[in-house]
Amino acid sequence: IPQAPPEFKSGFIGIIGRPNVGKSTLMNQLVGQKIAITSPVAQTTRNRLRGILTTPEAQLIFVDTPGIHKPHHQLGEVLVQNAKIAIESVDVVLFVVDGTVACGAGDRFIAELLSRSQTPVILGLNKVDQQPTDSQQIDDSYTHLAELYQWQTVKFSAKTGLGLPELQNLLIENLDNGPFYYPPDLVTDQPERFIMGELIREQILLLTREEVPHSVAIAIDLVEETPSITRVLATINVERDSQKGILIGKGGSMLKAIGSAAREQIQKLISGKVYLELFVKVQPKWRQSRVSLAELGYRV
Ligand code: GDP
Ligand code: K
Ligand code: MG
Repeated sequence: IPQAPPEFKSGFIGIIGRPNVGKSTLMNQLVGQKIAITSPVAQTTRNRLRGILTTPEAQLIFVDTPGIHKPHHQLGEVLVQNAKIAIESVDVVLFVVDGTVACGAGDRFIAELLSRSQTPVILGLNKVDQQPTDSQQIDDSYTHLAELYQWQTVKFSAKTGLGLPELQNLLIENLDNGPFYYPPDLVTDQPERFIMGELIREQILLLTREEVPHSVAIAIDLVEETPSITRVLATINVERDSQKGILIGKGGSMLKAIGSAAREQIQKLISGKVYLELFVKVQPKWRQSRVSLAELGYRV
């Protein structure tokens, strides 16, 4: 890692907010590459994932977090716990809210959590591209919250990129002088294999019924590079036989659809040809077991 120039700024920025407000979309836009998967399904993001943006004057390390919500099972508790740790271990929190709806109980729960921490907070109002024409009441509901806690506010669209340069400048202003934490050309701290698994999970989220997505965990069994093609073998772990049936589909049609869509995404990721083979395995109650969670690569 090279030595940073004088007056160079760097630091860790935690992206916190309710599920589906656009945290992962925002991180992908800021770093300029799809490293975090996104979908309309809550709990798309399970791990803490770092995205790295290096400019001539600063290095911003974004920590994407699963949305904060009330836990219903052990995986849920792990997710909330990870978000709390994220708040304490970053230099700045970017609290992302959904600008298409007014501030609600979920946002206030998070605001209260954030106000108890010493970490500076910036409130980011996302999805301004989709705000209703008269958004004054919505804006006011968040401005009120920001004034209460004396947080700076910024409006943007993670989808279209509107307002993101201003957001970037505001974040840099809030960082102290510091070193390169990562090589300047790196965009994420996660290995390629992990992102491959996520890209498979993303297609399952997009293509299957609601009962399946939250019960899958992907294991990448093999990545083999040859001069012409990269072979990837992966196992989709599910909890129940019925879920296995849904994932495979009639005559294997669902697994085929998941495989070909995921293969396209993985090809983009590695900029090369990919052969992808998927297996489905039933591993009952993996959610309940911390051991299994750790084995599958989740931080518990
Ligand atoms: P997360 O759960 O907070 O990480 O949210 P995601 O990044 O997965 O996004 C949830 C949904 O909101 C997806 O369908 C995104 O396409 C959508 N979304 C995210 N940002 C924007 C935005 O700026 N504008 C609009 N219209 N939709 C967005
Ligand atoms: K989501
Ligand atoms: Mg996410």
